[in-house]
Amino acid sequence: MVTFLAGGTGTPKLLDGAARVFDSAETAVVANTGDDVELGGHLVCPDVDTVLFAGGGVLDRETWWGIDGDTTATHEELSRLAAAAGDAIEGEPGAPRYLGDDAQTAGREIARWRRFSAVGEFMEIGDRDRAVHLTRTSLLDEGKTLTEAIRILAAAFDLDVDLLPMSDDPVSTLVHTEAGETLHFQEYWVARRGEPPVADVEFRGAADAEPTDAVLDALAEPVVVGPSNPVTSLGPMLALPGFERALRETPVVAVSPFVGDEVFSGPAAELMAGVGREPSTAGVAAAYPFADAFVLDDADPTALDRHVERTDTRIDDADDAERVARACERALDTVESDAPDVG
Ligand code: FO1
Ligand code: CA
Repeated sequence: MVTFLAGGTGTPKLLDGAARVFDSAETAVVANTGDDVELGGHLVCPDVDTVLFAGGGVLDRETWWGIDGDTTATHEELSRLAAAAGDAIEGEPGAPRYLGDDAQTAGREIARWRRFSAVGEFMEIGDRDRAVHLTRTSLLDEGKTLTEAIRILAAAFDLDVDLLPMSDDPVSTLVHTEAGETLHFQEYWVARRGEPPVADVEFRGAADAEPTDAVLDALAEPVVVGPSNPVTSLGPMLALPGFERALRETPVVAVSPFVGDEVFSGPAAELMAGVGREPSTAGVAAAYPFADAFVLDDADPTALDRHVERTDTRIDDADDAERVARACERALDTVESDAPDVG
């Protein structure tokens, strides 16, 4: 058995080749839910869905979110109608708006957005993608847990791996900007294009949330932390009570999303600097004290006090992913054979 921790695009790209190295039927994937957002009454779980759609062979691999070839008829009609509806309700239309502290109540409201704005839905939700959000939300309304709802969706997409949301409790990644605003991660990333300077990142709800039993079981197996964003993909998981403790007790290999102080893609550098971490492989190693080994790029000059496997860590296709997955396997083999026998 092996467990991958996934968020954003880093770990999903690695999973493309992991199936050639690790047995998919013996693989669990724990997905970040801090990015989740309720739009127009439906719960969108971007990091869960990227793994769901990739495993189901329908992911849009240009964007690494949404379904390949999806249409957007509903999204466009919602935007047209929202312009009219937005004018008729109070508040300032024109921008997406996180409901903020008034909405910090139980359940999914933690990630709830104003339903109407003159711009309509600020995230593009495809028609088939929306069917997933609608089904997931209906299952939650029927009393299913998020874990159960995702298990049902995973069966519908013929997933080979066991896809687990990190928690059944709501957690919202909020970005505090230097200008003093509090933005939901999706508002920061999609509506504001990751441009506002970041002062801090908060995982609201995490202290009161729990990793599920299925996640704790998965964390008893060797763990691969893929090259996902340490702050917004892994941060919400690590903020859950008991999550880091579980990682300290099992072999863990992490793939750095940096080559020295250069990041392959995404907002990892800005976000790490924002939370006071060095935006580099050394900063990632400091953020992952539980990791026993690291997979680093051949060109990464960083010296670490942990076991290191080297390879070309750029992942552009499944062959690249397989190469990096093999380095993860070698690292796990080494740290597992070094580990004291705890019976
Ligand atoms: N990212 C964008 O940059 N623009 C979008 O319109 C957008 C829509 C969207 C819809 C569903 C979904 O699951 C993801 C979507 N994303 C979009 C990606 C998402 O914002 C982030 O990349 C992830 O949350 C980071 O892991
Ligand atoms: Ca460990």
